Amino acid sequence: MANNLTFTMIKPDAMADGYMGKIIAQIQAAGFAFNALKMTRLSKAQAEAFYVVHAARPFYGELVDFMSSGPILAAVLEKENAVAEFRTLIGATNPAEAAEGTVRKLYARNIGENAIHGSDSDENAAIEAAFFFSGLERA
Ligand code: 3AN
Repeated sequence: MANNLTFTMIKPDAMADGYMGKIIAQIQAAGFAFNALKMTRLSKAQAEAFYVVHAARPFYGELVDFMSSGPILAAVLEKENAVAEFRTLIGATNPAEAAEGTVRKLYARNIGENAIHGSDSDENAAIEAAFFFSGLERA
């Protein structure tokens, strides 16, 4: 994937807390264009597969249970230097450490239920986008 694309999910906490619209608006205001968009709900097996890189971490079970606990909004986003720019927009993993005005500072509940996902590399952005979207679903 070119370095102008990243993958995101609005997580079950932010969906349940009613922040989907505000987060979409913030993403657009920051200059990202939507390349693909889907609301869905992960099964436990799908959440396990998506987060398999974290399988050895102590919070893996908790993460899988949380990510399969309710609907999520998955999207592929387009902007120059998308991966790095988007991680700046969402803020640190732990909302208590996230910069003012970031999505996680504004909307996350805690380090585990942290409102939004953003790919950490171009390579993972491509893998994650392909996990959720077929070629037909991409604009
Ligand atoms: P990021 O999403 O900021 O790249 P990662 O890749 O370290 O952070 O972690 C992936 C996800 O795992 C996080 N978004 C969060 O939901 C969860 N997570 C990370 N660290 C913890 C932790 N210490 N306790 C519970 N959940 C965690």
